[in-house]
Amino acid sequence: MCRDCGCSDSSSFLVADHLHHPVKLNGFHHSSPDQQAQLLAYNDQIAEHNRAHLAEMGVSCINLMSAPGSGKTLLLERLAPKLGQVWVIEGDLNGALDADRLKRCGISALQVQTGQACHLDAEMVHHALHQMPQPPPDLLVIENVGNLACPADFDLGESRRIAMISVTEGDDKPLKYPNMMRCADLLLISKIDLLPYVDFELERCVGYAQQINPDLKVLSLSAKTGQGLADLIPYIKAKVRP
Ligand SMILES: Nc1nc2c(ncn2[C@@H]2O[C@H](COP(=O)(O)OP(=O)(O)O)[C@@H](O)[C@H]2O)c(=O)[nH]1
Ligand SMILES: [Mg+2]
Repeated sequence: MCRDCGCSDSSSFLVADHLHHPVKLNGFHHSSPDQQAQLLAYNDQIAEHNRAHLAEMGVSCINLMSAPGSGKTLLLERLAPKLGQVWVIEGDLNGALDADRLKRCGISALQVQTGQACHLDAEMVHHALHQMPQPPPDLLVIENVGNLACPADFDLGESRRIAMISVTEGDDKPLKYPNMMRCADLLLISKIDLLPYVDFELERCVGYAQQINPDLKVLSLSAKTGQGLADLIPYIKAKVRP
């Protein structure tokens, strides 16, 4: 969790579906390590509640995490139509651009605005779950706020965590964000269509990631060209309840 920015405070968020002029509440403050531990414990309780709620409804849930711009939304635009009944919760500090993008592709999505928080937390997801379409989807994908640090600390009640690093970010990123590598079930290396243009060694990145988490499965793909999507679809389908 971010120790300086006070971003662990979840009091400043709103669910912003169809809101064009959302009001932001200011919950910004500094918190001590004790307060942060309490906050994470509280978050874990609500995450368990979300998990139980999702299990009851037969909904599998993926928490998709990466830096801003690594290609989460484009991947969902390309992938969701191939995955059956999918609902997406979009987390962003501001605006509803990503939910609008998905809706334009015919994908059901709800935007959550976090205000000043640089991650989603379980309470935000709990509120959003009350707006889940009925009958429930087979799969809920949560696109977390773009950030490789704080989201790793906040369990949302998901069944799987997918982390993503794009080749434009540099192959050293697993070493810089080890918590994200530790907490993930799957690492996606995205934008591989750009490999000829950037200094990014695929094997080195995979090596760093698996040095931190030897169980981490890694797939590389390009949402732009579609390369690698055929390997990701069965991975996700295998995690989705029948
Ligand atoms: N070349 C290339 N560009 C991509 C790819 N995936 C996403 N992009 C572009 O990267 C930018 C950020 O993508 P977006 O999906 O919004 O990233 P997000 O912030 O992680 O949701 C957009 O301009 C995308 O078109 C890819 O596989 N290859
Ligand atoms: Mg996005």
